[in-house]
Amino acid sequence: MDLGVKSKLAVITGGSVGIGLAVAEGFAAEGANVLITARGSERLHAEASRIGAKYRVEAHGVAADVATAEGCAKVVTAAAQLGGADILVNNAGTGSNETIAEADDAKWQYYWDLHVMAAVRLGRGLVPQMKARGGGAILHNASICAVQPLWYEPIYNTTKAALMMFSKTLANEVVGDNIRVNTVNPGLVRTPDWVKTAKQLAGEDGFEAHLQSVADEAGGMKRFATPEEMANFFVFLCSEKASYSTGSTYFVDGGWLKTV
Ligand code: NDP
Ligand code: SOE
Repeated sequence: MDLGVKSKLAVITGGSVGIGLAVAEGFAAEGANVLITARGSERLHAEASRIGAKYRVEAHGVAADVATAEGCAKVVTAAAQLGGADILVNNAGTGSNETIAEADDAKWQYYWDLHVMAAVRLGRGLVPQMKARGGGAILHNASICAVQPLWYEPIYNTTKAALMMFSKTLANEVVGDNIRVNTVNPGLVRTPDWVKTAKQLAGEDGFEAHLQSVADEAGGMKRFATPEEMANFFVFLCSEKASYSTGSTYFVDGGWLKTV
C-alpha cells in the first residue's frame, strides 16, 4: 500500500533513538524526507546519515532542545530552509519520578516545557509552513498515563494529559486548513531507556525478568511493543490513508488500558 508520503518532509522530535527513531525510519522507508531533532548531536547526526543512506531520502539532524523557545525556533527555521514541513511528530519526552509533596516548581515547569510548550511552539511555527504547502498532519506522542496514571510519575501523567487536550484543541483550530492533528497513547514500548533502567534495577542477569514482570502487571498482551510496531501506527496516521482522522486519541497499548 502506498501511503502517499513520498518526498514529504516529516519533522520528528526526539528522533535519535527509541520510538522517534523508529518513526523516522518508518517515514523514510515510505520515501519521505525526514528532519530529526534531539539534544545530543553525535547520535542524532549518525542516525540521520544512516537513514539517508539506507532509504535514499534526505535525512537531516537538527540538534536542539525542544523544551526551550530557542530550540523550537531552530527546528522551525531548519524546516523552512528545506521548503517547509508537511508532517510533525511531537515525540520528545521522558518519564518522571516524584511525589506531589516533594517535587518543586522547577521540575513541574521543565516537564510542562518539554511535553506541552514544545508542541505549542512547534505547532505555532510549523502550521504556517503546512498551510503554505496545502495541508499537513501533526501527531502527538502522549502516553496511556495521560488517562491511566502511574503512581510514581504525577508530573508525567499531568503534562501528558495536557498534551492530549492541546492536540484536540489544535485539531479544531486547523481543521479548515487541511491539517489533521491526532494523539497516540502508547503503552509499554521496549526502548533502550527501558532496558537501561531495568538493568539498573535488576542487573544484567535479572533485567529481562524485570521487564516481563512490568508487562505481566500491565496485563492484556503482557509484552512490550517494539518501537517499529508503534512507528507503523504513527506513519499511517500521518499519511493520506488516514485522511478522515483528526482530533482523535488512539491507544496503542496491547490492552493495558482498563477502561473503554
Ligand atoms: P527515549 O528516551 O528512548 O528517546 C527520547 C528522545 O527524545 C531522544 O531522541 C532524546 O534525545 C530526545 N529528547 C529528550 N529530551 C529532549 C529535549 N528536551 N529536546 C529534544 N529532544 C529531546 O524515549 P522513548 O522512545 O521511550 O519515548 C518517546 C516518547 O514516547 C516520549 O514522549 C514518551 O513519553 C513516549 N512514551 C514512551 C513509552 C515507552 O514505553 N517507551 C510509553 C508511552 C509513551 P536527547 O536525549 O539526545 O535529547
Ligand atoms: C496534505 O497535503 C497532506 O498530504 C495530508 O493529507 C497527509 O495526511 C500528510 O501526508 C501530509 O500532508
